[in-house]
Amino acid sequence: MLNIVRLTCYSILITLMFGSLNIQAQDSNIVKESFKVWGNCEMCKTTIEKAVKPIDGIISGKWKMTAGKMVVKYDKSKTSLVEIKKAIAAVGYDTEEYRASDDTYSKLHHCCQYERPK
Ligand SMILES: [Cu+2]
Repeated sequence: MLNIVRLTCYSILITLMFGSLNIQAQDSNIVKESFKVWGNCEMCKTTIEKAVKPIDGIISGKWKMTAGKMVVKYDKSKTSLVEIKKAIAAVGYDTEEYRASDDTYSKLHHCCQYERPK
């Protein structure tokens, strides 16, 4: 009788262990990264953050104005830094790897026309 109880306990324990392993495997796809994005003001912040929001796999995206740093949390099985940076460049903001087109940049509100990196 005691053996059966013990066996049940073990199997519950094993199920729990595998269950948490499964969750960990899923979580390992979630990464947090930060990178430089040029910009000026609150309006830039809104534009930049809005640009990454619709990307499939994005969990959060915050641009820190004073540091000019973008912090993103995303599922790397669904999207990538390349895709995220391209989306930011597409709305007019430069990153170290992807530069916005001059045309898109010139269409930014005048107060948002940050000093571009060389
Ligand atoms: Cu701005």
